[in-house]
Amino acid sequence: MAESNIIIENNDSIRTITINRPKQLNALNSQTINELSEALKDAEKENSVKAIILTGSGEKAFVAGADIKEFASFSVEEGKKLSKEGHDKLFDLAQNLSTPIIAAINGFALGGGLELAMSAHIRVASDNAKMGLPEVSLGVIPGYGGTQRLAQLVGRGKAMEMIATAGMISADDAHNWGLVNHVTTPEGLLEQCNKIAGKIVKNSSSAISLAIIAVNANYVDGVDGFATEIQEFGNCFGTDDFKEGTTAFIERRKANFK
Ligand code: DAK
Repeated sequence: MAESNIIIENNDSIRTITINRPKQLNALNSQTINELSEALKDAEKENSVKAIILTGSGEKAFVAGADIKEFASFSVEEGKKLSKEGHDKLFDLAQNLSTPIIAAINGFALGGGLELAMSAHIRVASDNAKMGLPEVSLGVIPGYGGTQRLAQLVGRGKAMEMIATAGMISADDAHNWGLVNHVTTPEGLLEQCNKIAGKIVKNSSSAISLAIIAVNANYVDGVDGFATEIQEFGNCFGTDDFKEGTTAFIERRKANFK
């Protein structure tokens, strides 16, 4: 069996998943996509995991894109099929995962790598990170959700500029444009992500998972986000976490969510 391309580590209820192909700048080949997909599904199933940090190994790259050597020979039909499979298997899966994912962008996040970071719920970048969608320089367009998620995050004009120029932007520009939430030193990156995850895990996981459904509803064609919010808000009242959260407030103690 081929060696695994990801490393999984647990720290209390925070799981860190590291993409581990540093010699290829963590480029996403199909094996890595499959492993990430399984790892996310496993994490979601485990009640003890309340937040996920996703990062790349080495000092240079989060993920330098889809593995160019692998997709160089695809046909039109294969391109369509694999794009759809990739959306289902990893990128939509990540965006809709009920466990929140923080992308720790520790260097180049290009093409499929930036698309993966954009599928996460929260992004933090180190100040040496460079981000871009260089697909058109290879004769393709972003095929793992980049045309949609980049425009949602930074607006249509900036997204068009990044896609059409195939250029890279700095972590500071990404921060100013709203593409990443925070910028840190490379040494401080995982600490900052763990700090955010540490705040998340103290809250109700069931409420967070319903909030993810409600926020994401705004980006699904034909779905009324406000109606989804009303529905999911109502569902909160049937959860143990709601009972615990409100009881703890009344009893003037910290909530202890199971
Ligand atoms: N794929 C495969 N190998 C890669 C790679 C990639 N994306 N990026 C880097 N590498 C490999 C290099 O080939 C090199 O390997 P060796 O030659 O040493 O064996 C090693 O990583 C180190 O890279 P460099 O020597 O180039 O390192 P530098 O510091 O000089 O440059 C760089 C760093 C990030 C600027 C450069 O490596 C670079 O430009 N990389 C390619 C960036 C890129 O264009 N990425 C692809 C974007 S397009 C699809 C759906 C989506 C997509 C594709 C298909 N389907 C549904 C079918 C998405 C496409 C993309 O992501």
